[in-house]
Amino acid sequence: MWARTMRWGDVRMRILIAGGDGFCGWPTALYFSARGHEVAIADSMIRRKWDEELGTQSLTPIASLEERVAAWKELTGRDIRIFIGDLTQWEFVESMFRTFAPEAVVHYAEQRSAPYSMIDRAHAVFTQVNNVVGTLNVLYAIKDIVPECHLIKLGTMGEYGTPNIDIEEGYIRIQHKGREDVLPYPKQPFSFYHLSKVHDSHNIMFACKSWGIRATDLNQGVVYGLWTDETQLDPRLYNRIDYDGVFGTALNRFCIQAAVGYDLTVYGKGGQTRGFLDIRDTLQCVELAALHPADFGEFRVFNQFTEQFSVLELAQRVQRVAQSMGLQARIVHLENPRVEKEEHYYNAVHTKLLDLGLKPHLLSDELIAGLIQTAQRFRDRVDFHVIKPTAKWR
Ligand code: USQ
Repeated sequence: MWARTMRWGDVRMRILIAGGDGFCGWPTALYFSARGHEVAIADSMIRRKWDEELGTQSLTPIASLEERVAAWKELTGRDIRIFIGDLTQWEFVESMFRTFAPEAVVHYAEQRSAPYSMIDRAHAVFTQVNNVVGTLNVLYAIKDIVPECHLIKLGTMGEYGTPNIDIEEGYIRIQHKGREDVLPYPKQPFSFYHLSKVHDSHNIMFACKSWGIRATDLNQGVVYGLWTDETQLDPRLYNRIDYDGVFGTALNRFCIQAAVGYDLTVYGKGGQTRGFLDIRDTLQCVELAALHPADFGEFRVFNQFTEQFSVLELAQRVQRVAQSMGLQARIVHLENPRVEKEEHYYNAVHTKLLDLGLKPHLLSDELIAGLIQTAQRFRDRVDFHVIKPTAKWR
């Protein structure tokens, strides 16, 4: 059984990275493998099919998962095991858990785009079935096959929405009619995708309480950046980065838009404020969660971001850096395709990961300039037709 706290060097884990071919999953798999852990990737390869469906591709060229893993082995001598399959299929999940018997599962294997979930009924249903059923199968696999396994589940800051009070880390102390309790923080998500994460959180909390298993929900903000120590070692290890109107996210999109001479697309007034973090901090946070597992029966929630910015503030920052590089980078305010507050209070607590030792990489002009340079290098791969937002909330 795990001690509550461990240091690197003390422990080698069998760790399953579900969604290990994706933007967060691939660098996470390499990060743990580089540190001597026994890593397996589970992936249905569906992220690459969504590119085909949407007629887009990663800005950076990415090798197949088999080529990626073979290159990693060639460069480092380290093996990463691959399980290709869909978490909504119980037979696949059961056989993988029996074969690999993970001690920790980092679960990224979900449809993670809010716009994709809002395209139409079919995409909303797909998102919720894929995400909720997949996670439910993982919960049963832990209960029935590896009850000591720690589930590290990627949730989202978007579960909370934008309430007019401070956002706490998962739970809030409430006094009501002379009585008091600590209750799950109210959820007011922004999309059917964000709702799927809320449904997951409820299922995981219930499973922890009922079965005594343990889980950490990492309510992650918007991730920016691309490069990590491991993914920049070799072109075959490059990570994906999205710029299209469905999967591209705010800051990365603005940098790529600036690089190719496309106006920076601020939706509405741009006062929408969110938590953001560098992808290198995603890896650090997941590592900290793995090294300091939740207690048995505990459903622990960490808010996983390092800084808050409004969308307009980010666009202006990218514009300033781009202009210093001789690029024009105009900002446009598009009619907002989403239903969301464009001016609001936002103050979210995020101390638990800092308390565990997170050393944030705060947003720097160098990082923005580096992303712009990367986008300039691969500008021939950018299709202007897929940049504008197409999915509408109304
Ligand atoms: N936005 C723009 N212009 C753009 C793209 C986005 O103004 O070109 C605005 C959106 O309207 C929104 C904000 O930027 O107000 C964030 O949008 P986003 O597309 O960068 O990110 P979001 O849809 O919130 O989703 C992303 C990830 C998701 C994760 C979430 C964390 O795709 O998986 O859960 O960030 S959070 O935002 O904290 O919920």
